[in-house]
Amino acid sequence: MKKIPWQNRPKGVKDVIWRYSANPIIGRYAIPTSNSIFNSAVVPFENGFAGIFRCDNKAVQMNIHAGFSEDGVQWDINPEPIQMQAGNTQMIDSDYKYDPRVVFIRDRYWITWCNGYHGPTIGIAYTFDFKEFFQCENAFLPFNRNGVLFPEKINGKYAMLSRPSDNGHTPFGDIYLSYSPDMKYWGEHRCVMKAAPFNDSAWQCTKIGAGPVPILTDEGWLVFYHGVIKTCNGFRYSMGCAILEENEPDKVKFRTQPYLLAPSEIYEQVGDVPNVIFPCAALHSLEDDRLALYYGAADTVTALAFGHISEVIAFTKQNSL
Ligand code: BMA
Repeated sequence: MKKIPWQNRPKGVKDVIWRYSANPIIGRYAIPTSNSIFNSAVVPFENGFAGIFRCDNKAVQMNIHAGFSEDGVQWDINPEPIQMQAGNTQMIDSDYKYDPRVVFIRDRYWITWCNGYHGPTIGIAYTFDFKEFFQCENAFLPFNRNGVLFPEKINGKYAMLSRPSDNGHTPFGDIYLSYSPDMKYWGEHRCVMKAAPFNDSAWQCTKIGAGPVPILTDEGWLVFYHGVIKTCNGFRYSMGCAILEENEPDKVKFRTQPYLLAPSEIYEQVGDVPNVIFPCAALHSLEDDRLALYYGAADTVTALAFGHISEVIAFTKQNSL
């Protein structure tokens, strides 16, 4: 079993999720051309880890770059963006790429991201080695964001969470589930969960979107997600957790009423977009009962947080909406 990044809960901290003491782990200028590196995804690869990083350049063009790491904390990010080759289609147009997720399914790594095709929609690509990448058909019509694949087929089909949106800074957003027999044609769209009523849980009352690839536990699928409240100074993004039925993941068993992590450190509150915690990946070890969550902070840098899977499950059940 691969060792995921880890740091014990600091003394005196009672929170279910705690931050890495040396955050942020990736600074905004980590490659020569970058303005910011955030909302990025990682996965175990060979003897270490590989990642797909959202790097906005100094013209503020959004793109995704591959990176490698031995320990999951120190990252070597390719200064050149990923060049896509044709996968299951010749139509691989892309005005921009952002907010990637990555998951290993059967024989290859699949990447999803927000792809610019007449507005935001969900792009899909696969790779075997993080050197060559093959872009497939977009999953959906524009507009959509936050496409997150399940790590295995469900009832014989690929499954993806996503969040239909608009072409701008969407003032709404609920999480949907879609299925595909082949990673090309997507359908059987089901609503999974909606933004919460203001009076019940205001941190997630404006919009919500799936974050890291779901983790299968004895209780069902553990899904970390971001929740947004619109304030007089703009959106504030925090993180919560839901548990979905294993065989019917459009059914929500539990969902946190309080957030698990909200912007409170300086690198989360100050940056190009203040007050944003945006999780896109979670390394986990069921055996060690450990989680390492990767999140973008203030649309500027990348940070790491930790938790025990059993405690997250217990907290989600005990504090469910
Ligand atoms: C969302 C996306 C994210 C970003 C967030 C906060 O709509 O654009 O990439 O982190 O807004 O600005």
